[in-house]
Amino acid sequence: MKHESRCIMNKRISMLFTIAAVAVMGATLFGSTYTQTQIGGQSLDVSKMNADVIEKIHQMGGLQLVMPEAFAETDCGALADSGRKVVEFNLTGESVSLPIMGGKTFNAMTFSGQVPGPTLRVTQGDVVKMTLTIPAGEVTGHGNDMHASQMSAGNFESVNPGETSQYCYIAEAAGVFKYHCSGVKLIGMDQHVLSGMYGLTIVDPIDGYNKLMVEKTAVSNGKVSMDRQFYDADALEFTLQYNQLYLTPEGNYDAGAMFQHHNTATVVNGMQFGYVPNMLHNILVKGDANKNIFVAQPWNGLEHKQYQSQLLFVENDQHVRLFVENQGNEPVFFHIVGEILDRVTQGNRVQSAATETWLLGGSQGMIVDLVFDEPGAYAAVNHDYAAIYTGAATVFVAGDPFGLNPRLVDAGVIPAPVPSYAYALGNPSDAVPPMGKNSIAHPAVNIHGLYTDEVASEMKDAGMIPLWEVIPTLPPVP
Ligand SMILES: [Cu+2]
Repeated sequence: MKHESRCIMNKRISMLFTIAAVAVMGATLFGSTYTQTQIGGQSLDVSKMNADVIEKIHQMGGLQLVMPEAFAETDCGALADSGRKVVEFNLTGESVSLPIMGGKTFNAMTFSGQVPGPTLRVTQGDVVKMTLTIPAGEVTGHGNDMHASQMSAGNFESVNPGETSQYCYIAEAAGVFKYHCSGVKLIGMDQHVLSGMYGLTIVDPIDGYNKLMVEKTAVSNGKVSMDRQFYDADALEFTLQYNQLYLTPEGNYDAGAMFQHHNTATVVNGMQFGYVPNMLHNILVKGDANKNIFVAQPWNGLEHKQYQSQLLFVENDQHVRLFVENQGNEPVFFHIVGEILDRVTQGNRVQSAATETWLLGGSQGMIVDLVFDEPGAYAAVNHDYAAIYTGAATVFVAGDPFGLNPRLVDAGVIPAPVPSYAYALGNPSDAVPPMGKNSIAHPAVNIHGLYTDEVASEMKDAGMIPLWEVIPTLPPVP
């Protein structure tokens, strides 16, 4: 018995080493972890253990299959009757071609035809019912590992083309959580995630968000003292997801570049410089489509349709909440030029307040609450200079810094002066999360994002503004 067990283990180890030797990074990582577990098991004196236990493990196909028993309920039928709200989250895994900066395309892998995948928003304690469908013509299987869950990795097993898979879990912890493709039994996970198969789950705290305190000072009777400002919990919300692309010149995934952390592009919500001014903003501010108001305007032109860059518009003195996730494998030093991060929350616990920059490691998220105090343009960056110059610069415009209100009113674009340009142009759809219990509705939403044309067309049908078709025109700047 003892001898036979070792033989089986050795056979499995050598098989795993063979797999590891031929597979890409994802599989190598998994292979080595699993193998170490097996080697650890070998050093045990099996003769002193209950033989039935060993036999049972063998009958069940190995240690991995014992794991589900240690995790929470994942049976959708049982959870449907648990008295909790069930939120359905339906995804498809599709390989498509999408544009990159410079006029080329790359071979993207997506959840539901967009990068990042759709944002799921639930309340703490809800049941998430995740259904992943892989169309019959898809070139590879895909899985979905949702970090908001706490269950056996066996549930993230890949789904074959032409098949559908489902699991359920309770979103027990509040915060922002990555979800990502797990590859085909972990093989190619790096390729699938870094080619676009990632997204965000927002789990709102069951008791809602807290009001925000902003540190200010005031002068009174010739004395400077604290003048703390408080804002209601309701906020205008955005999502910002950071990642990298590792591509060959032909637009294929470059594993060699990834191993060296030698990225081709830094992306925010899938695109390099996706939130910078475009020709429309040039016209509004300068009266000339060709007079750029920002140093880099790479997605500048109506022919870019849903890919044309858009700006993020907020009001002054408004509570803004950012859901930020580092989807990549390089650090993000999150900073907003010209602003202080008034509050940083992770895991529903305040980590910092009145801070300049906050560091996110890979697969780490946070909620940033802040108020843009003065009218102006503010760049949110990954304060790694290599990242800034390869795409991680996102422009917020607060209030009416360009004095456009009178001209927009005169031209009939808006009936009366507005507290932000979002009322005239909308905010980009890919940065706007679904509404939660403390969300302020965006005045309007325009279609912007790394979407297939089919996805963009569905958004148009749903009432979002296609800015490449509906262009507000203004008389020339006097
Ligand atoms: Cu995949």
